[in-house]
Amino acid sequence: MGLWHPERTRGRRTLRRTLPFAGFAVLALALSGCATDTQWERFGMPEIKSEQGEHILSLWQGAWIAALITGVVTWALILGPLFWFRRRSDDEVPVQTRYNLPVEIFYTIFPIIMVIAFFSHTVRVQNIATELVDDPDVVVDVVGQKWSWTFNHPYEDGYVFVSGTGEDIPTLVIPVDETVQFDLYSPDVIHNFGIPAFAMRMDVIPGENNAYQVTPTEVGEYVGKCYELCGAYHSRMLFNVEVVTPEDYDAYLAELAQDPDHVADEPVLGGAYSTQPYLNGLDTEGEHS
Ligand SMILES: [Cu+2]
Repeated sequence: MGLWHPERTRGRRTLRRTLPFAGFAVLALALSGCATDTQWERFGMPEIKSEQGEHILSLWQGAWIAALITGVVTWALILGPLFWFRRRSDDEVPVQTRYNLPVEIFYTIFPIIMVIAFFSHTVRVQNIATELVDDPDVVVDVVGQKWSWTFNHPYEDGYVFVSGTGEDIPTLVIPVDETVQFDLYSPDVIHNFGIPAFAMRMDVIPGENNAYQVTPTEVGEYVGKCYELCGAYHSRMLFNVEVVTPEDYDAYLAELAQDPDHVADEPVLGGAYSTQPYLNGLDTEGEHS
């Protein structure tokens, strides 16, 4: 006769034994997040090669670590009671708990703290990523046009530029360790100018002069593309990025200036299809020549 209730303390004791373990796992995870050598440590992000991008990578890693810790705590709170308060024999009624005030309070307060933490870090990093310093070392007028890119570099009294087509992928050349501002222009539809190695992209909106700055940290070859499904040949809106030494950058501009096809008084912004022969052939609007 008689059903017995197991001591509640047994569950608590197990909890007390498990918590330091969980704490240690969380700490190990958090510390491993500081490294950026492998794709696992970057949580799938590419290698980041700009000063601004490093902050974005840290935010990404921090958000993943916070989410994983939350996951571990939540799984423990779901699965732990299933185990600790299971029925242990046929004539036993497990502890009948209707509510647990500390856990209820924890479940209310902790998400609020998380939202505040995520929000404040996101705003902080967003401000870094979109900050425009007053006198950038280099300004490039970037044009996203159907279906490629034009890069205008100020040179002497005018501009030198390269312009790609859907078949001919253009190359953006910029100097290392200098603040480069991209002024973004679109003559047609909304594109999006992004370079994964800088962890940054931004919409290129007709009539809206968006801009962002990057400070590349390593000489190398990278890639970029349009991140906005802009139309029939969106997938062709690729470009190469070459980060070079400032001397090589000057040499590059001087070499471009030798070719009249790459020199203009004003930046080629693509708004004037009719007056810019370079961009005439690009307005293919579906049919590709
Ligand atoms: Cu596009």
